[in-house]
Amino acid sequence: MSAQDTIAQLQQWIAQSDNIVFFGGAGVSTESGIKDFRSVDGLYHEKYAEDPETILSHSYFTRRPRDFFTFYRDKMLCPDARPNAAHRKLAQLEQAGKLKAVITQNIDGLHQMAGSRKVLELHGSVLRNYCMDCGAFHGVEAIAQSSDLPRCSCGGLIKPDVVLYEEGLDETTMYQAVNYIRNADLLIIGGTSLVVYPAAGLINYYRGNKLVLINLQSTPYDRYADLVIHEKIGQVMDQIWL
Ligand code: CNA
Repeated sequence: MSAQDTIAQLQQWIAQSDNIVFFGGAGVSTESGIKDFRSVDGLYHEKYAEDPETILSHSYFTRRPRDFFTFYRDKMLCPDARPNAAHRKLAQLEQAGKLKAVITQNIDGLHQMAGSRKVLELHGSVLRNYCMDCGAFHGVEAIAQSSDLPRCSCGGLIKPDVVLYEEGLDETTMYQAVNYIRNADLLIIGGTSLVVYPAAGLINYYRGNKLVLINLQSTPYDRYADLVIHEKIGQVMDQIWL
């Protein structure tokens, strides 16, 4: 199938469905200027002493919090990023009553900024932060404006509400994600390498026959998909009309 034919097929399935679920990852936000991990210009290919998933792990946070926050402030906070065509079209599909939920591995808050309401954040959000001692809530500025370790007024260390590697996912969020995927008529998966578990395993709960993968690079699940589009997801979604 040509690229145009695959987009026409996606268009037809979207037009026919009122039970769409979207499941995405870092590739959804690259067109907003946020680097992913595994693209050729992703964070894995920038040279750090350790790879991003080591730095963003629970044990590294505990052992070397200053180095963690230096990387985190530098690479995970993107205050100028704005939603792109993919975020906007997904929000419009929800408003039109066609899309039931966005399930995301992203921590950037761009789906909500685009207007999506039902967003399941499997890995948390950089926009929420909590004091590890008193539990007080802090906005992203508490981290962004700190130059050393971010501290609460009580003196406690502030930790981002982000699921670090080696930490478990929120059970309620996972449970809801499984239910949305299990009941979906059309499942669109985009901008994810589908190699980070347990999130990637969610795909196995889909029982329908319209599984669409939109990803620049191929993924381990391409052969199970009913439609594979190796294009930029923002450019693809921009061509979909409601
Ligand atoms: P990943 O492993 O970096 O994979 C991203 C995938 O997206 C790659 O296969 C790319 O080919 C593909 N891709 C990149 N740009 C586009 C595009 N414009 N259109 C279509 N496909 C594209 O990222 P995953 O999300 O799969 O890995 C999971 C990690 C990365 C999660 O834990 C995230 O929290 C984490 N992450 C999140 C952000 C963010 O919140 N924006 C940024 C960087 C990393």
